[in-house]
Amino acid sequence: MSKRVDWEKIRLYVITAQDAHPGKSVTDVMEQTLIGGAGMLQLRNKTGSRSEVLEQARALRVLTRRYGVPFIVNDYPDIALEVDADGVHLGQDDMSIKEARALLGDDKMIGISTHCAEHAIEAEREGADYIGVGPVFPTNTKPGKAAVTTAYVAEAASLVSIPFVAIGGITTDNADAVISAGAKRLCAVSAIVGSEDPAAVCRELLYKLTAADRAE
Ligand code: 3NM
Repeated sequence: MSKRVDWEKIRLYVITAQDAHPGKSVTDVMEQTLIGGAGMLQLRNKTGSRSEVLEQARALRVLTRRYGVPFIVNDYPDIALEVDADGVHLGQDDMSIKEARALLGDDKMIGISTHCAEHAIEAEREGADYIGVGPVFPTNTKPGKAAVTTAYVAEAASLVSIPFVAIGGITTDNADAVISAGAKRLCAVSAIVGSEDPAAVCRELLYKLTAADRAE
């Protein structure tokens, strides 16, 4: 898979949360998102030990292979390599794209969170495979970050030619505004994995994306 991912199939990118459903494993919740049509998954675990992250990464690698979707690891290029994930996701304060590329080689994807036009342009220039564009709305999942609003989504749509995913506070209630601003791909945590029915939320978001395609 890796660099040969079919971005046409990736409309909804879902990121893990660690405690969204007490009593349910991260893998079980993420399987629900795949049943609902998620096209790419990311393991994001900011609190666990390395061995916990590794264990979750192994389980999610098995799951995503079963569903044939790309799997990205946040923050840990070494774990991405160890479990043969499809790539890593970096933040602006993490290692550079160049450093990550040196570690991972050309076959893996590198994604990076961007929060303004300068970040987006730099990411593309440095060889990112995709960017996150956000947080579009305020979100408790990444507290303390100012919302960039749908204005940055529209800007990203005209600025970069690599794929971008809009992220941050996106729900079934506000997704239409994000799509209207130019997002072809959405990414979410709490609205999906915090829901009682993650598969249904995925289907609804995907329906909105494909309805917008048809209206074009
Ligand atoms: N990255 P939710 S916003 C993980 O803007 C993350 O880079 C963001 O979670 C960015 O869907 C965000 O619960 C949180 O708002 C997304």
